[in-house]
Amino acid sequence: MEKELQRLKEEAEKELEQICEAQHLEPFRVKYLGRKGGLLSGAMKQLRTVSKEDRPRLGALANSIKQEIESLFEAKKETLSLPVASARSLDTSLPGRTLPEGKLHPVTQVMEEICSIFEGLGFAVAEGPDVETDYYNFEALNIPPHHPARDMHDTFYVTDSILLRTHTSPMQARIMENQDPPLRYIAPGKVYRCDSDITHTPMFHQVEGFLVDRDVSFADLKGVLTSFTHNMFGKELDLRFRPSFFPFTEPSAEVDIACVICEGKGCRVCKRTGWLEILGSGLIDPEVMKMVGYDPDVYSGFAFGLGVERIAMLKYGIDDIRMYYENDLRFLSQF
Ligand code: 2NL
Repeated sequence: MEKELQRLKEEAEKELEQICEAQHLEPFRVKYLGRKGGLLSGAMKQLRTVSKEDRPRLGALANSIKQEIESLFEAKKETLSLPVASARSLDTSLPGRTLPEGKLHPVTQVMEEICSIFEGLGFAVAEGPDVETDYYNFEALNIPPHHPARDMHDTFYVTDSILLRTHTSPMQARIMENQDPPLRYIAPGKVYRCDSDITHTPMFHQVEGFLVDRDVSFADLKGVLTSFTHNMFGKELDLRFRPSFFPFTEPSAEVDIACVICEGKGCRVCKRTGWLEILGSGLIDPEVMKMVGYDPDVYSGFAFGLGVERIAMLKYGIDDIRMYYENDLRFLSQF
């Protein structure tokens, strides 16, 4: 009997502890404390069956257990009736709060688009170090010390012979040194020049590409770049190859497209010329071929380089390059 009473007490305490909603209080009260059929009342009734000597002690025990459970029950009732703001105002049928979704930076988006167009044309992608040697950044590309072209590059030097790359061509020189033609590669990445104004930031992105094989001609260059441009700008815009000079290509050409805004009629964006310059290109100079160990009488190739920020500015009509790097979400979230 005594064990029975203790077990009942523990069971009631455990059950009461688990109750956390007011609606479960009454069934508990009926089950344990109910006058008719309650488990404690039942136990009291059973006292009649125990011996006269045990009855007072067990009766007192049963009473104290009943009182204890009653007071725990009252305390529970009190806590559950307190106004709990969060519990009452919680509407579980409301949709959850959506977290703001991050996006790729517009420059990254355009860089990925450029790469996938060239991958579609059979080019492989290669990435190299931002910190380069003077040799790969300049000498291997036919720009010896004191060459006037070095002035154009506004180089950040780390030491006399180590620098931040001013273009991504060092990677291409490394590839040509280590592999034999036929080769078709593009090298995307960050480049650095000590220059800052409305059209220049000290760090910007380039994608350069090259193709080397037997009998590569300027017609191959024109075909690849025309195909790229039409893919990139979505319409069959006219292209113009304008003679130019780069130390690593001969002959060289800058490529213009008919203005994406006015389609050649002349507007503010193209400064009334009807044309927009989008990239530099040319046939790889025989001196560069020799430097990487190719016989220029056997192999020829073309190469090109384009500024990603510039392409993105033309594509989206942005007129200040610095917008990309001010981290203003009103600007960035539009892409
Ligand atoms: C420009 C001009 C150019 C190249 C980049 C290149 C790379 C190798 C050999 C020869 Cl390994 N050329 N790259 C060629 C012509 C132009 O970029 O104005 N870029 C924004």
